[in-house]
Amino acid sequence: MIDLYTVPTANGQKIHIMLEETGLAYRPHLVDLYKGEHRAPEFRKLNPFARVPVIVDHDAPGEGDFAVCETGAILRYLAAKSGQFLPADIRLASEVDQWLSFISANVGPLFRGGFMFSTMVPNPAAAEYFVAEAQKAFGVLNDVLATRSFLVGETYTIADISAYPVAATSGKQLPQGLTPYPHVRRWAEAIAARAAVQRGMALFTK
Ligand SMILES: N[C@@H](CCC(=O)N[C@@H](CS)C(=O)NCC(=O)O)C(=O)O
Repeated sequence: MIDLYTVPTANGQKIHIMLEETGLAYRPHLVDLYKGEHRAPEFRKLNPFARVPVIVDHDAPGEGDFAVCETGAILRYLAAKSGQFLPADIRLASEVDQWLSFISANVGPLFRGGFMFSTMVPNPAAAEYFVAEAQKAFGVLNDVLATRSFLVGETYTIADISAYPVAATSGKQLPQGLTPYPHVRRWAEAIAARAAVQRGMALFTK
């Protein structure tokens, strides 16, 4: 059994989708960020950086429970545990890793910066910078998806599972949404049609 600590943001949704896609048994727990539940000492034992999502695998190989934080690492762990959505080929697996880093270390923080400077600490010039950088990142996704069905060729992988909620949820914050990115839209529509994706995206939204 896996305990999932989460919120229904793009970061949380990556892991909701992966758990639904793999069929691994899990119990979801909503963390109230407004009440600061993620900063409680007990939660910091799972993720010292005090962020969600986090999973705790009670059936991990080796001794005792195993906590995993950071969405790229969680996707990698669940792919290894389930044997799904990660190619065995070393080059393709590296391409998957490159996308995981691109999404969680580059694209995610751009939306965080955009949100921060448009609402929490208003600074129009900074907000504009982050939006422009996010648009460049979506241009990169669009160019790649013009040449292939999924981010790493013709097979759906954890690279797509990482990127899809960023497009579907965070992408709405861009001035014209996904309209300027037709290949991202086509790819997102194909992923949105998957039943597991629909279940994952719906978690904690009602
Ligand atoms: N790099 C982290 C980002 C996680 C993240 O930013 N989570 C947000 C929710 S989407 C959070 O916990 N925010 C609470 C805070 O910053 O205090 C990952 O990929 O897991």
